[in-house]
Amino acid sequence: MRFPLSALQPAGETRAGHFMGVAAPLKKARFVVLPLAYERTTSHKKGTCRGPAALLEGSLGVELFDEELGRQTYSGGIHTLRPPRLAGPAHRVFARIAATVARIAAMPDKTLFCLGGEHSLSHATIPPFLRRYPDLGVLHFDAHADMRPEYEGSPLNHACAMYPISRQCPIVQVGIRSVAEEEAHLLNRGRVSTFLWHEHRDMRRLIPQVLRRLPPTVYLSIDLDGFDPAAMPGVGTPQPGGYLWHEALALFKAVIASKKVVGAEIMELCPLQDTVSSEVAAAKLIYRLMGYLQA
Ligand SMILES: [Mn+2]
Repeated sequence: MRFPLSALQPAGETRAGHFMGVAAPLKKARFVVLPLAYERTTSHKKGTCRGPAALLEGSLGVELFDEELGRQTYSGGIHTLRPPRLAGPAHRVFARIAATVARIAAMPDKTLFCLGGEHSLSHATIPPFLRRYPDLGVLHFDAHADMRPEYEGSPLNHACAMYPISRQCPIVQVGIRSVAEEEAHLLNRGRVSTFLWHEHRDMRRLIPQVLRRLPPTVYLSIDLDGFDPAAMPGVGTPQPGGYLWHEALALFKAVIASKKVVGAEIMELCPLQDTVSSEVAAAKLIYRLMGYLQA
């Protein structure tokens, strides 16, 4: 259906393990994908460690021609990195990931997409962007507030993904419909803007409010459980409600159109048995975001 890719594919390269089956050299790539099969602290259904491989496989089920944008987004070049070693103590793993992220964040012509894995990876993925862009803000799309200072004895738990970031830069939370009592007092305080899903179900009204709260430079932290489970069933900690596919895409499109989006992460994909719908949807989401960035 979508080959040959000879212009971008070095001879002998196999398609498997490359996002969209495209293996452009790093130098020529507009988009860089970093798979991070890291899972230590998930609470409910295990399996986010299989997320990145499933997403790369699922991306082979997405057409290279984007029917909405009418373009072959991959022609800008997509490079999938080999991840750093993910075994060993968490702080060492996170330091290795942060070093890899910093290397790509320093390349101004590229946009990095990190694939989780559990959301605690944000402790490693966002700080390098904060150092490079001091005016950075984070759009946090998630069912969960993730604002606990620590959980089950660790500040590196996936339930704490956004707490340290929220102390360092503005963060705008969208899709939130699961909040613990101990984090409720941290929402809509200081640099945290939280749009609870039940109060902001109308995406058309929500978008201008989100844009007003975000600074000009933005990092997208997308937990796939922010979507309605009808659109994205394959997550480890699902919550009822949430935004449908077209609603979430409208938000990301508006943010990319009016802000400088410098990086993104797509977290918490937890592949299910007997269906590939979530990994294909996650791959299509990323490819569409790449298309919006290129448009
Ligand atoms: Mn979540």
